[in-house]
Amino acid sequence: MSAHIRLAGIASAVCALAVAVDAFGCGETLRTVDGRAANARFEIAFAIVPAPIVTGALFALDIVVCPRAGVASPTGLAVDAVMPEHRHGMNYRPTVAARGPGAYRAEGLVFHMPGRWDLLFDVDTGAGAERLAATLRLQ
Ligand SMILES: [Cu+2]
Repeated sequence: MSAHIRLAGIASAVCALAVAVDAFGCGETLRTVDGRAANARFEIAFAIVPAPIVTGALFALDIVVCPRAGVASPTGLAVDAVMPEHRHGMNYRPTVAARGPGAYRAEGLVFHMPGRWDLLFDVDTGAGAERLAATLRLQ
């Protein structure tokens, strides 16, 4: 009987931890969170470096990819950006480097004109890529 009570205690402790992680959310390891993207299987948080984005200036993104419960960790990430209203992308091809489990840094991004930009995150699941998007508006 006492063993059963101990087990119940452990289970509720695990539960409390899960709630705490959920409350802080994806990206708590970032200095700041400037934007998020999410779908049914992944959540992404990112910081813009340096923020804010300046038209025509190089910037980078620090990115955290968080798989939802029961989803395997991503095996890689690709980043791109497009202006859907103008039907064009960037004039630069960013590079992405892994910075730890689920953490990435994308460098070499340039938004060359103001307007709506969609950041595209292609999460490599090992069985194909899943695209998540985040919309930014550059003044
Ligand atoms: Cu444009």
